[in-house]
Amino acid sequence: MRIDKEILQEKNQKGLKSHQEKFDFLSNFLVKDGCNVPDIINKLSEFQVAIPSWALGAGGTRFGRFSFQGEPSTLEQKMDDVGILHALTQTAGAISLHIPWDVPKDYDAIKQLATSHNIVFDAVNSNTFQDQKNAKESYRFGSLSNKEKAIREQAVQHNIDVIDIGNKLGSKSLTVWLADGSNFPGQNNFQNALQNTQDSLKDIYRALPEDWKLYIEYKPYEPNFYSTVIQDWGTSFMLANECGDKAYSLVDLGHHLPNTNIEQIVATLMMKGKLGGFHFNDSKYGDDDITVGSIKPYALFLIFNELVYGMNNNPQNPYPAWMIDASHNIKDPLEDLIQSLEAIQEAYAKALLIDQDQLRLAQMENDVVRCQEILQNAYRTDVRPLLQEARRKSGGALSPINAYRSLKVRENLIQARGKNSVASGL
Ligand code: LRH
Ligand code: MN
Ligand code: MN
Repeated sequence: MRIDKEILQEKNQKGLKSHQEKFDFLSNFLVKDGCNVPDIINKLSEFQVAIPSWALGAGGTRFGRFSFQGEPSTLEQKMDDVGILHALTQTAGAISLHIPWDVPKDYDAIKQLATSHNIVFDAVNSNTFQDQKNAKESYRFGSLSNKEKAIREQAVQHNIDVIDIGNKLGSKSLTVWLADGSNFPGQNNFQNALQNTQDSLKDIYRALPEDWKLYIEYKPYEPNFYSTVIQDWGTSFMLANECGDKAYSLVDLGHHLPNTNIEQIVATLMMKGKLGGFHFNDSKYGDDDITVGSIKPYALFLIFNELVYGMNNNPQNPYPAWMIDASHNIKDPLEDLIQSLEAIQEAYAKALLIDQDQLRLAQMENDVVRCQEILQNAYRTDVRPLLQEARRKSGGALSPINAYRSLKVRENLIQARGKNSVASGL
């Protein structure tokens, strides 16, 4: 199923008058406050977030998986789903593949399909946290960190194969997330595991094309419950530094212990020019991977404040690669992703409203109350008309969820794919 711009334009007609009124009302206020509204709209339109190929089916927990009807079962169908998301939101202009879950068969056809949906291939992700079919060696006791050279070599080679796949698609980055660690004290020698990981990452880094980046993701626990080799941003940062200029840290919002000050981590990494990629999701407890903005929208806003500051003030940091890394068991995955995209854009728009000069001034004067007022004034603004305007101007839907439902997208997908299709992935 494809959604063309004309149909959306027609759908938008109904809400257009009310949107225009709300938008005019808000922009009048913002302009009086000194905001450059057209610039904010442009920035929102330009902000594109990659959809991971594994988020398009219903995720599962280790206790069960409740399949969602009409799930995409091939890479082509997953790309069609991203095409639907992008048509509606104009924010999902990229797909991020996990290998070997989604290895393309016909590269030319896949590239053509991507172009027809106006989407590009973002970072490719390697997978050494599961044993692959017919693999000689097992990752049961780790991959890049493993005590056995043959296992490390197999894991390094897999990453090199993933780079080759990405290269054929036009990807420019590789994301490495390792499940390596230990479940019980004494199981591993921490120093050896870290040294092996460092050496293996350097081997991968050597195979990286000149114009590629390597993103090193960290996570404190799960699936290992005593120690994880790349447990935190400091370890990731250190490994990236050891590898070289093309290696960066990747922040996944769910990969922090409760109450960690993620915005401060973002600021530190950007100051050092080492924030390469970003995985959006939300959580109450751990790496819950639930809808962005569903639990801690204010924290997300504070993170975006640092991202905006960094993008404006840290030319040493590359433009980060944005991706949603969320997947769960209950909602229609496409509706869920639409909600996540909306939450990301909302936090970004609010951060763009912050009067940075005033904030600096209040900070210099140690006017703590004023500092808080400035942040919260932006946070409390209902920016949804700005998001709608950005979407409308790019040919998307004023309300993607309403359009999705009224166009009966899921019903169409079920009709085309059947009720029992199952997506590969988590
Ligand atoms: C690990 C992770 C990592 C994986 C994805 C499936 O928790 O965040 O990014 O590639 O989930
Ligand atoms: Mn992640
Ligand atoms: Mn995760």
